[in-house]
Amino acid sequence: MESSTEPSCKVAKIDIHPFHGFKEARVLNELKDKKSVFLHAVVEPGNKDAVVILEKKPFDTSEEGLASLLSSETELQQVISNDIYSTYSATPKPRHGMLKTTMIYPATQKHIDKYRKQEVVVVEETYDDYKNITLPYLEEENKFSVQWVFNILDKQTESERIVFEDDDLETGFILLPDMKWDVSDLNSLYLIALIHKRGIKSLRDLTAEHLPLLRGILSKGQKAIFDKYNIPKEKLRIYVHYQPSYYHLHVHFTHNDFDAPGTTVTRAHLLSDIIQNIEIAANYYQTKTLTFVGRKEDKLTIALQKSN
Ligand code: M7G
Repeated sequence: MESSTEPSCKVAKIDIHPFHGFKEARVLNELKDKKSVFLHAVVEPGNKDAVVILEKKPFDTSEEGLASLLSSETELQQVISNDIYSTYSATPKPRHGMLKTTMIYPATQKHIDKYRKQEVVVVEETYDDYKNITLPYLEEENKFSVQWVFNILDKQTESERIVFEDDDLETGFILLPDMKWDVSDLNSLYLIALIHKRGIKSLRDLTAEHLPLLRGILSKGQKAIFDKYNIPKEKLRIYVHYQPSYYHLHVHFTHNDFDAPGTTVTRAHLLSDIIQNIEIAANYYQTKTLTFVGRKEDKLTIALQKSN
């Protein structure tokens, strides 16, 4: 296993505390095994909605981290003591209790629904369904804004986090850490490649014309990750989501040892498979029925279920 070699992210100065004005919160979902909770908070003034995700971070197992954890700085309250066995409630120094915190503010109802625990169902989408149901839905319903993607491509935000860029407007992309990764633990490495070309919404738009773009993301992305993090390509899972949340084509790069969300067969399509499928048939993604999981109460899921 690779060890943690990256320093923690830079600490930005915060003028107004992001939690200022929070007046009530409710749990949208809780993943006890991942030690994370998804909250919907109402914020004053204006009673605006926010989504806050809190995740306990992995232990700092560096020499220094362990020395601090296993020291008298950690307060212990004994629970049992029996022969050679004892258990305690431990309160370590604050730095060991850090939480990865993600905040979406103001959040839309779609954000609240995305993080709310909901029943999901498997649906099939033929290409006709895509044209007649999915595409009109994406155009009519207020899908998630991709402004954050344009901000990155235009170097308005996160430019200091860019790991690699190919600036060709047809075949180029920016590779950078995904919001889900706090860049401290290489075993949970998570990067995304955002393509420079605008207007390619998802897998469904890909044809032979895009092979140079896709091949470039695969090989240059693998090389950039090896050069920066010393993680070889055989340790990486490289895939596209269908359906994605954000309809500007992007590719996920995650460490294969990391149980990243959204890697199941009902959502993830390996980039190498996508390339081969298109090499076999240029219009593969304009013919293939695609199967994915959708939230049961989602309008798109309901419409596709009716047509199945
Ligand atoms: P997706 O497949 O469209 O949706 O992937 P998902 O969120 O349901 O997986 C979009 C990816 O972009 C996700 O992995 C997000 O964590 C990531 N992401 C989203 N936002 C808003 C940002 C952002 O502002 N910065 C970065 N670096 N990553 C983001």
